[in-house]
Amino acid sequence: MLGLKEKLQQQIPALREEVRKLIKEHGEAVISEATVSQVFGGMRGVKGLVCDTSVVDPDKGLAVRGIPIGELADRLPEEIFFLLCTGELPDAEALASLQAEFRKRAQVPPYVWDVLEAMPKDSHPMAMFSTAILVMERDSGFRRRYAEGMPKDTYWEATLEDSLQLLAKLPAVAAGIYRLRSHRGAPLPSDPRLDWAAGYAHMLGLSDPSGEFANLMRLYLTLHCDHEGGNVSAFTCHTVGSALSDAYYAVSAGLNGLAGPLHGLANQECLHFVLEVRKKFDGVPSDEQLRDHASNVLKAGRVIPGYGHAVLRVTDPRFTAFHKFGERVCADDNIFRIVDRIFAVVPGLLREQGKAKDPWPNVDAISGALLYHFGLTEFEYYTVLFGVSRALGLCAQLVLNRALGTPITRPKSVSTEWIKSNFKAAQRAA
Ligand code: CMX
Repeated sequence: MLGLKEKLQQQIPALREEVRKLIKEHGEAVISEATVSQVFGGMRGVKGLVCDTSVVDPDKGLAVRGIPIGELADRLPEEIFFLLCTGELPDAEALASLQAEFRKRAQVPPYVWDVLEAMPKDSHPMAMFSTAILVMERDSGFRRRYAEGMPKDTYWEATLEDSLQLLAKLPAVAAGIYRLRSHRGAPLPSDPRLDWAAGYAHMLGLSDPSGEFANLMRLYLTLHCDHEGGNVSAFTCHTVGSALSDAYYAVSAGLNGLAGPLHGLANQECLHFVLEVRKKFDGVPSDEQLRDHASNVLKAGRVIPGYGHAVLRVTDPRFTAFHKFGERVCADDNIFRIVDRIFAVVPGLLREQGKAKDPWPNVDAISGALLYHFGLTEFEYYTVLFGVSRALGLCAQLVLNRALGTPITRPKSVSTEWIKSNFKAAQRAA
């Protein structure tokens, strides 16, 4: 099988032709309209973007290039990156070639550590992660080649090269941030014999005699890879990339969105919630106690982190995949058992409250509990792990958009005054 770059080279002319034909034949066809509540409501449900890497079906959850994420749970994140970019899983040869490409580019420039060490000791790990990516922008081949007059139809190649450079370094950068931030010592060198996720697990430096922590990291980095195009991080990355800002700028910007408590930070918030429960009840509470506690949280105007979703309307299949892993590896762990009981109690409670459109758990409701089991207890760090994985999808989307020559994002906004006068005029006419 062809390697990643060669495969894309083979596919791109047909993709460009397909889009050109669609616009020519159906350019004026209406896909979506926007209501007043949608424009005031985060554009929820407005179809205004194309994303081919993955789709989130409200009733089924994430499918990467048409394959339900549950069926990809045993795959390596490198395979998923190949799949996100090309729509095909790599064979052994193409996988080995992509892993070699990552290995070649894995060395983190020393100035990254200088910058990270100079940051205040209480900087959030996500701020450190985003900063590390941004400082590496000085090495962007896209920016250099753009200044040299690179032809438009090769933008994707420079974006792919920046993406490979970035993805190759992210595990070491992220692991180094963990060690710096948790006072565990200097960053550990990478082990070139390991795959991307196991290498990350190794550089975090936690003890893993059973090898199950490396397995969890493989699963974690696979499950969080992408979630179509309109979520905060993907849309932000896409918008920044559409200005032809390079992958470093775009991914860093996307991750700043992931750092929000309603998006990627929810996994940190979620473990906080679980630990609060464990402390309050000195262990695993009864369902009745848990119901009262969660009910008080809702009455206080707080959200139950890890529950609800802007698109999903069923239990997130990524939650299910983690749950299966937890049942196999740590079914008796108190934290895992609390997560399990929350899953039994909270959806019913949210349904009774009647506000949340989706009462079911998303991936964040469980991911932290598994990390905690393996001694990764610094939950402020969890969103960085999410970010390492999500960078796979962000980069794949950037490469494809540069291949298709997607123009700069610029939807039209309207003022509240415009909406008021528009509908007053419509009312008068009626
Ligand atoms: N607990 C309590 N109330 C909730 C809730 C939850 N878990 N989920 C939704 N609601 C409330 C909303 O706050 C909103 O209340 P108001 O009308 O008072 O503002 C109401 O239900 C309707 O919200 P919605 O349309 O169902 O949800 P949105 O699409 O606006 O928001 C999300 C989706 C994920 C932000 C929301 O469900 C939430 O805050 N969940 C908890 C945080 C979380 O788990 N985030 C991670 C999501 C995954 C990710 O993107 O990374």
